[in-house]
Amino acid sequence: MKTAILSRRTLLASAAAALALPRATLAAPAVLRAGPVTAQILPEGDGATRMLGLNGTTPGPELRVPQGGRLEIGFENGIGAESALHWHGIRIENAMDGVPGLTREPVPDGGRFDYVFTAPDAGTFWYHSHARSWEQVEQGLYGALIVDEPEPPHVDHDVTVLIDDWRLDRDGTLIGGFGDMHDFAHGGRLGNFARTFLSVATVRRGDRLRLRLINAATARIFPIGLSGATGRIVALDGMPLAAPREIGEIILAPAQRMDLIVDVEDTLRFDLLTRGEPYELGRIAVSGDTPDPIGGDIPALASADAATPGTPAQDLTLRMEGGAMGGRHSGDDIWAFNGVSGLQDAPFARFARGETARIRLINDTAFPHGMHLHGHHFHEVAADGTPGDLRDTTLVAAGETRDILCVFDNPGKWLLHCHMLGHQASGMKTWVEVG
Ligand SMILES: [Cu+2]
Repeated sequence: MKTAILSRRTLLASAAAALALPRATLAAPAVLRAGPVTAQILPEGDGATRMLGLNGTTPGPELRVPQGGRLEIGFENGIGAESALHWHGIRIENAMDGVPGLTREPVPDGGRFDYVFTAPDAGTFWYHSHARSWEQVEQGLYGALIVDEPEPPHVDHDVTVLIDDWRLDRDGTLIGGFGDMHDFAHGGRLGNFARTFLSVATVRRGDRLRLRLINAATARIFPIGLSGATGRIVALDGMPLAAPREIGEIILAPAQRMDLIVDVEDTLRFDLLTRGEPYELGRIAVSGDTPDPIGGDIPALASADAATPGTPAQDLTLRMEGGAMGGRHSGDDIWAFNGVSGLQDAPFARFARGETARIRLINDTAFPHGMHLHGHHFHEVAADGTPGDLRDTTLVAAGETRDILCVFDNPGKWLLHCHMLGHQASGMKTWVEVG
């Protein structure tokens, strides 16, 4: 990873405290108004950044809805270009998935579209632009979407930890060239400054926290060091783990999420791990001790209502090709799947509704790719061939092969693409159709 280009500046605790994530519980119907914003991405005292945002901020407002609840979001587009919102990880009705050219026309500048859907799964999700996403997500069009369990786990604080990086000039100006072909052919647009947006600034020693990590970056994979707390991982990509898992490596590909439940021992610090010194992304200050710590074992979250995979009716292979230092392929762009770049008229595969299929993802390139399937979660197949973690985005390292097993039970046309958004823009996307 090219982390050396990151500047060494780190956030001070006082600055982190002032940079709380805008938190709004939106009662339906609500409006998300997209337009230009000025954001304090760099620490207070440094220059502000002109970006895009929703309802005046980037990240946009955190949306919260009870499990099974209905969202009615009036999306008003004022960014000066076509846009669309995608509700990442939600098993949504196809028409609300927000993919221009596949599910619906984009929302024109000055236009409005009402996204109406229910949220069937409890967990940590997010929303982001899916129109020229490599540019619009980079400019700030995204926010957290939290679906609450009917009986959430007992914690003192529920903390959203949005993580992103930006390519900024010293004065805070967002550097242009979002569609740079050199970036696209390599690891994507990596920023030179990174940080968290935290929804809680101060906690007490002994508090139990639920941490909802979301990687909103367009390209950067974040290996995260967490200090000042001990606990367990309880969910990946919004899907509860059957049993809480020890915190080993925390690695988040773009669009991936991780929920942890931890007990606070000291100032909580999130670091981007680099080959050199850790790069501080943010911290939660500690003030005093909790008089009555929750303590005890960390419980599993209520299990997801996920279909059990059957015997695969289809065995498919998706070979990732191209990019810098990659082999030749027959596609007409930088990247390709099975020799084809970008969306074609015919889908990569068709599935009968409810059919289980296995897809072998072969990374025949020199770069890692975070592969995202819309409208579904899939199992990462474990080394012993059994269905492993349920995810909506899986990170496949250069040269690696990963099998995924999916019950295709959500009818419609669904994108399957790399969530390094510059890779997606330059060939790494296809689609599947569920009947
Ligand atoms: Cu990629």
